[in-house]
Amino acid sequence: MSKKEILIHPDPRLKKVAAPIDGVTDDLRALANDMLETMYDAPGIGLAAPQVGVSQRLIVLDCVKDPEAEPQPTVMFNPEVIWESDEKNVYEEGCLSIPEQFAEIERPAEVAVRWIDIDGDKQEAEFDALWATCVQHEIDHLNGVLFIDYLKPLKRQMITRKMQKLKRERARM
Ligand code: K2U
Ligand code: ZN
Repeated sequence: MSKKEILIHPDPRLKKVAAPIDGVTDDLRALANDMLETMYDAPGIGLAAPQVGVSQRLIVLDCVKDPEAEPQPTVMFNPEVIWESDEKNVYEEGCLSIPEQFAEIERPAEVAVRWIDIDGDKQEAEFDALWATCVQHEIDHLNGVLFIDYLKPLKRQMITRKMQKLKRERARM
């Protein structure tokens, strides 16, 4: 297990459409576990493979927020939304690739997702509340979409400039 470096926006690797996986290999299982370790350490409640520089359709999430509750690490290969509610939900989103920036984003309140799990088995489930927001945020990453892409151009440019400054400062450290 090893923690991975999380790419910071702007980075062309965060804008690529990730490639589907055609089989769950031991290497992909190891990557999924490294992504879970990286996510919990951040800390975060989701992470997509493009955020650690791997352009493949793999996301991990664990949206259990109660520290007393059992964690629910979830690994999804080739996740796809197969149904979404008409009802919407607004959540203040952040992103591990856009640190310290938050904005209210509206998304379908409930989604049904189909994916391949870490054992290579087909899964299908419905998600609501924070899980629904998170899984949509992560699947967006697989399509090169960031939550700031839903903002007005001026607000998006402001955030991008802040990240460019942050990257310049980090490069000097
Ligand atoms: O993809 C990522 O960068 C991880 C995201 C996942 C996420 C963003 C917005 C809303 C839900 C999930 C976050 O950085 S994880 C940090 C976080 C933690 C608790 C609540 C919201 C965001
Ligand atoms: Zn994100």
